[in-house]
Amino acid sequence: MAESSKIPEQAKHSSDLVDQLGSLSLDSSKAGRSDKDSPDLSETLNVEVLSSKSSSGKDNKSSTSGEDLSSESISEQGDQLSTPDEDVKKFISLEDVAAHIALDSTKNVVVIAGAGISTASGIPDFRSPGTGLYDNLQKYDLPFPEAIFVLQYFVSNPKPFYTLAKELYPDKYKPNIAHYFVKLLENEGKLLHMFTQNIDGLERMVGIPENKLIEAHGTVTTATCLKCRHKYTTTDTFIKDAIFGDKIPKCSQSKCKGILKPDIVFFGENLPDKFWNFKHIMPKADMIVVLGTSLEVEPFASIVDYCSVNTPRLLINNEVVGSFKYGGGSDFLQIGDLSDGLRKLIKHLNWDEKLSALSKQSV
Ligand code: CNA
Repeated sequence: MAESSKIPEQAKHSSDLVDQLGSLSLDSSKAGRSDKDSPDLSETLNVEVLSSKSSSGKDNKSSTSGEDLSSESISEQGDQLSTPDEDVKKFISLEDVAAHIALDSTKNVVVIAGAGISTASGIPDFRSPGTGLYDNLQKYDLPFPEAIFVLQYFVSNPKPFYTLAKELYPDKYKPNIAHYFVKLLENEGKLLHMFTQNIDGLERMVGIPENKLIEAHGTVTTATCLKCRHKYTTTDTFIKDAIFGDKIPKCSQSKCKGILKPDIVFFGENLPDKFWNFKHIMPKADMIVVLGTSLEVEPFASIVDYCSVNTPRLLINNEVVGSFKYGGGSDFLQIGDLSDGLRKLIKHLNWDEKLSALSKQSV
């Protein structure tokens, strides 16, 4: 595992910084994926810190952290960093955002995405009320919804996960306008990196190159034997047959028969080393585009703040999330359906024809 998170020295707001210290510092002791909503994982969260918004930071000392993060140092850094430059970019419309993306000088766009980019492909997200996975897990008889993604639970009972895996099987879904938009950024030489929490592999399918794609929570496209660590592609016929035959896929190496676990990051597992490159990548961004995420899962959620106060950020989502709630001067929020928002943005960019060529190509 890569070195664990330290204070995000370029964070935008002092209150965000306090949030990040709470969540990232807890990550430095656990160094794993954690969910702010998860009841059984609540011990791993510094709830007091996460819910407290004092700009002084005096009452926000992290209690779960293994690091020495004093409230004084939080306050000092936060206050220094929360003052924006006078020339901070202010967007007044989506057209304005498009004009910024279109500039020749805009070459390092970082896209940060979540399950909301794949709902238009028919894959449910986690938290949308009614349609989200967490509202539809009753049939799996789980002790609590997140258990389906908890490693210890999977090892003792992989059946619920594989029932879900059958529904979410990789070759069932196709990319949509959100994936095409990121590919267009790449084609136009504007994509620095894409960080995605998604495990569905649609970013790969649309052709985001491996060196630009960071699948922070892994992927369902490959799997590893829990016993001998042999690697598999999930589309291997015997794995597919097992999943669709309601059986648990087992290792095919001689005498092994270990359970195969798709290479997704379960709660309690380490994130891929590549993820931690956000510390070098985010400060280089000349635009950050956040798409379809509740920003509820740490440490991923906090990377949106790991940039200069002057870096323009665009959020397209059904709801206002994370530090976008505090109204940063260089933020633009397009609240509503992602496909609608992106269609408008693509129109302002005059990329309609490129979009339709791309979508025809990938059919
Ligand atoms: P989430 O917590 O379910 O949040 C999704 C966000 O997207 C919410 O804010 C929704 O309001 C928003 N949203 C959903 N559909 C739309 C839409 N059409 N237009 C605009 N906004 C929309 O999901 P996150 O990604 O934030 O949470 C992280 C989890 C989800 C990761 O650990 C993933 O592994 C996990 N996940 C991934 C997939 C996938 O790979 N497709 C599916 C379900 C869950």
